[in-house]
Amino acid sequence: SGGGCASPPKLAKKDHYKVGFSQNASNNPWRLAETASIKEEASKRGDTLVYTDAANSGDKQVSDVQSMIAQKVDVILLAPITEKALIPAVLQAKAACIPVILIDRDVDHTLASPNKDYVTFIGSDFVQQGKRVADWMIQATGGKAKIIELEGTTGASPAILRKKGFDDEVKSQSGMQILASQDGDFNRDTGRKVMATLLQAHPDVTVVYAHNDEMAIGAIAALKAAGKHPGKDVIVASIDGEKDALNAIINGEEGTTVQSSPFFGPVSFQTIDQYAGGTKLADWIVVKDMQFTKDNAKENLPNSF
Ligand code: GYE
Repeated sequence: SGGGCASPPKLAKKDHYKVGFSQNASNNPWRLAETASIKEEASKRGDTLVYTDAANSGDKQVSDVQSMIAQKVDVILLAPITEKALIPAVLQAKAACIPVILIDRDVDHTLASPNKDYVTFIGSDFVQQGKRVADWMIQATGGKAKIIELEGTTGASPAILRKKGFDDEVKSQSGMQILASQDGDFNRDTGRKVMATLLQAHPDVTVVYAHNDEMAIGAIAALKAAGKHPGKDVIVASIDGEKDALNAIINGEEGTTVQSSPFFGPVSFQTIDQYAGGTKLADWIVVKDMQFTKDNAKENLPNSF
């Protein structure tokens, strides 16, 4: 226990809360959908939202949380850019007796713990997402593949765990080989550039696994620019369930995307209510995800982002 409050700090029940939401970036459809979901739920409830966008900077995100502490918000929803960068901010909020709920990305558990330094982590099972892509890939290729992997932002929990889930499953297949695995920063244009470079060293690639849809869309552009036919000579798969990826599935250029739901508004505010009501929360509140293929992409287009 620290300072003058419980560990994690308690949240007093109120009709309306002043909620901080620290977003790590807003340069892609997934982030925009998440922010819209949080804002919509806050306004539905008449809660005040203090919103910040760290623009992909860990340092800015730390100072964003510090400014929320200075503004004495009741509770902080934090989407930490990497597992380590936000540890000081989590501990400072705790010292200021403000509870933190992590959403969409986790922190390093050796440096901060749920039900102690922060309340809980709400988010997807990233290992399972990677494994689901690998299992689909094993089916689609008959277990024979030369793979290029485009990783999410180095040090971000979904990048670490989506790699683990996929790579561990692929290791069980003697006919599958990862030719190269490189950081594409969860970003479309970085994904395109990294793919273009890796293609020169590995023209024999048959599968691209991207840790998010944005990088997969970038990789499809790079493949086409190099005279390849995504969906025919190279199979592409990724994670998120964006509109652009569903359209790529519909037009045959992408094989599958495992959903990573960005709709955090309802679950985050329900969790705030439960916590204020004294419910003991699980260390991890697992978000359930769908998977999209040519069989269901079209019907899910209207709910995509
Ligand atoms: O998959 C990706 C975004 O943290 C789960 O971050 C999230 C991931 C999402 O940049 O597109």
